[in-house]
Amino acid sequence: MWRLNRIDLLAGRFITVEGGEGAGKTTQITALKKRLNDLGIDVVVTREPGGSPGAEAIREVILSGKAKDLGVRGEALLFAAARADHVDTIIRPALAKGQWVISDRFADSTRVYQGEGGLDDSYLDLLETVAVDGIRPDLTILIDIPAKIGLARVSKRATTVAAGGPDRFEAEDTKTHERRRQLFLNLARKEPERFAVIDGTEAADHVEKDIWSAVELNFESDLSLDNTPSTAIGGR
Ligand code: T5A
Repeated sequence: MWRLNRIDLLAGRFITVEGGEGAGKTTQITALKKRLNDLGIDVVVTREPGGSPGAEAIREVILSGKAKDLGVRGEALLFAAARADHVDTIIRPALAKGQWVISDRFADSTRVYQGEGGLDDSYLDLLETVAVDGIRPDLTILIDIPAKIGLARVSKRATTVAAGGPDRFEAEDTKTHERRRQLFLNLARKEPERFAVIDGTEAADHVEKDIWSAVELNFESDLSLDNTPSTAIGGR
């Protein structure tokens, strides 16, 4: 059951990674997970839409374009339903166990994609409150790249949804994606304490180092040597 303004004392840390198509989110999440694992931190990697069996079923409906006729409000409700299940069954339980959760997209993607689609802030606020049920990211890494570069990267992939090709949103034009990029940057400007904006045009290993610097800065006390296992500090 969800409650407004619930305050949970959760032991884990919640990192979300946001950005446009082909920004490098998946690539960087793999690298970040490895760095955290090397410090002995138990990490759950997940994604949206999806991440739980119920939400993955909704993902298929949305990204195939089957729900497009519902309009932007209907699609947003589906994203919210998927998120609510994801939060309840995957994210909150992992955080409660002290695991760190890294999610490839979260509520900011709805703000940006469905916001760009025409939904106003009050509707988005309402949906977000219900869907996240008090779970907010400790850190949001925004990988920023011009839409043109991201789309060029993903266009190299297969060309059907079933084969992992362009989905409902990827297929939209560059101007739309560029507007989304600016909306992500606006969110980051509004909440600079939560966001780390990373230049995604650099080589992947450079981006990885920039992300790690942001993580170290934000979780300094969690990552201090006192909290790491002996194997992480040369076997001492
Ligand atoms: N959506 C989602 C909404 O509308 N509302 C919502 O609330 C939510 C949650 C999800 C779609 O749903 C929309 C947004 C999306 O359109 P998805 O399949 O999950 O779609 O796709 P994306 O999240 O957009 O992920 P992508 O797979 O498209 O891109 P990534 O994960 O950002 O990029 P990645 O790591 O897969 O890299 C793409 C390619 O670039 C290369 C990689 O090797 C890969 O080939 N690459 C680089 N190349 C050069 N330099 C670098 N630094 C590189 N980093 C990666």
